[in-house]
Amino acid sequence: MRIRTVTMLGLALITVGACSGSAATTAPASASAAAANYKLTLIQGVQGDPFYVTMACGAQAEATKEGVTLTVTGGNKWDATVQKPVIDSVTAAKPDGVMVAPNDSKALLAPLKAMNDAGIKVTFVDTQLDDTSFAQSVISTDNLAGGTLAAKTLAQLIGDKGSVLVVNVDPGISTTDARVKGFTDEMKNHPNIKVLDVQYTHDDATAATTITTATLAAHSDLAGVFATNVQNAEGVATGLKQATNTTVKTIAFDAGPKQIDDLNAGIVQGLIAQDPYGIGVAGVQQTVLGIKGQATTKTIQTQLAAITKDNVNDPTMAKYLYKATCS
Ligand code: T6T
Repeated sequence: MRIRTVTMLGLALITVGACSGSAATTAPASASAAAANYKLTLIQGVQGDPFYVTMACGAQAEATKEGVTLTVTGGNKWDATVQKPVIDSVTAAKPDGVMVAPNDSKALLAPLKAMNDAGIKVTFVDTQLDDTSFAQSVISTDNLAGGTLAAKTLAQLIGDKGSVLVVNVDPGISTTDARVKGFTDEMKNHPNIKVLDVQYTHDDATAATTITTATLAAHSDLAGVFATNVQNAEGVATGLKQATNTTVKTIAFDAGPKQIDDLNAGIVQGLIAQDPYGIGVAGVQQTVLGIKGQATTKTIQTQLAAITKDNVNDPTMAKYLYKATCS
């Protein structure tokens, strides 16, 4: 793994570079062009989320480059019971390959195994299952490292003391579980910080606002919040905006348009941004390689970056800012 040190928030923070597991490479090979008109489908974790919108932009750009057809679909909320029928209908449509972000690491094993058994090449993009043995490739951010980075940054921002709140989606999601693990493990090195019980929102920003307001009222020593994804970050920021005179500091995963506004407004102090566009590109590349029967890279970790008010307009950060639309 490549790690380079950068300075933000007056702190030494890290950005984590691309690396891979079983088959080492830092630049996944592109499938050769002029493919037959392969049909690919991207099943997003949830529709309308700027993270998955940006992933779809990257996937479409690569699909166009490779001359394959891409369909994008997903459930309208983050829920395995909503995503399962979407998966089943994609299996019935029999595309050549699928890039999928499963909503739950266990509950969606059976339908995705059935998809693979139907002869469809499956690649995990962002989230994954506990069993990835049948996947062409597993492509994601190093979420554990991102959680560690969030904890180090928040600890510094709050003077290494006080209570901190973690606002998370649901238990059983590979990405956000890893972020919380990285965060709570790092906080063990900060004895004067108390990590309150993790709160779950089911990916609902309004729930994140309610939790933030209630926690501010119940814990007068609340010093910081870690919001583990876009919706939680948006909801936490709304709760903090509604509170008067709060000095609570917030670090959040992701970099959607509203999150950037909240960063610029000083409500949120730092964002751990992913590269969803790059995940989409790599997802199409690996899936096409699998369809062609060529070697794929089993594990690919894409880059993340720490974004603050000070570097948000730096051209090197542009690729980490999520899009509301592709154009
Ligand atoms: O943080 C991303 C994604 O990585 C995670 O798996 C689910 O939430 C997001 O889509 C952001 O809302």
